[in-house]
Amino acid sequence: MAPIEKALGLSRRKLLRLAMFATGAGAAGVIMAACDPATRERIANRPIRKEINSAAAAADLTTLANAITAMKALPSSDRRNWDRQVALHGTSPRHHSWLFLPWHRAYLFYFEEICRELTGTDTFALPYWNWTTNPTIPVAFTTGTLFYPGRTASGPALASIVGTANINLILSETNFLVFAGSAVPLNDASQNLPLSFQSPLEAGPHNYIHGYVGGDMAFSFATAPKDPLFWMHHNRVDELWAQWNINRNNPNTSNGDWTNTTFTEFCDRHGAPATISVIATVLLPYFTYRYDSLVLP
Ligand SMILES: [Cu+2]
Repeated sequence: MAPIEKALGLSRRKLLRLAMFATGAGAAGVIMAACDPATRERIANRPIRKEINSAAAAADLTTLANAITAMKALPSSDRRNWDRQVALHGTSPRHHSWLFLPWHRAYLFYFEEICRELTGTDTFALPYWNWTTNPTIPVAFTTGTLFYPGRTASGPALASIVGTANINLILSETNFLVFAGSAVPLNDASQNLPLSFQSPLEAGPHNYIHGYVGGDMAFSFATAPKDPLFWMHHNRVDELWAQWNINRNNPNTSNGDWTNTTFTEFCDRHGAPATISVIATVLLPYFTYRYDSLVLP
């Protein structure tokens, strides 16, 4: 097992201490000051997750397509194999609770790492689809490896759900338990939690876009990640969580049932089993990637 602490170059103790500060753009300075020079250098140069439709995202979209092709070519004995990565969302996802955000952040983080490794592109960052500003299927996903058959989207996504007013309303919630979803016990892995446990972000724009794209994105948890657009959609959800923490200065809960929950189903960039705790996912946008939309050094 490769705990995330090791990948970040931190002791468990240091990680917990830093995560307590991980709110607001100011946290970046606190984190930087606590790290050794090599780690600081790595943080300063961490890859930028770009909006799909920006010109800067073109190279990453090419890398993404190459990575998916490479993952599909891996034998099923390799945990990084495309079907096995997709299957994680059918066998062990967390939805309808406060684990929705950290589980999907971890899922995307390891996926991004695998893309870097398989393409030899450490500058790669997963693009995100900002359906608020670009409410139609991104052009890059309508051809080639990133195209996926069976989508049913027609016309733009509804502004009343994904538009700026509703997104601002969602982000203006300061209570973590409302913003992120209802509490569940430590390491809860149940898949049949009440729909009422969902956050407005999950129940609203997140669920809506799954349905809007249609086809396998809408069919089931097991099929949704087969459509490459799934990853870009969830990256927007992750970006909104990062905005809530970093741009809007909202703290996550310090409840141990949330912070200490650990996910053990992922694999690292080399295909080795990996474990990641919820509290470590809080640090990822400060350590391993950043968003082009966020005010953060
Ligand atoms: Cu999901």
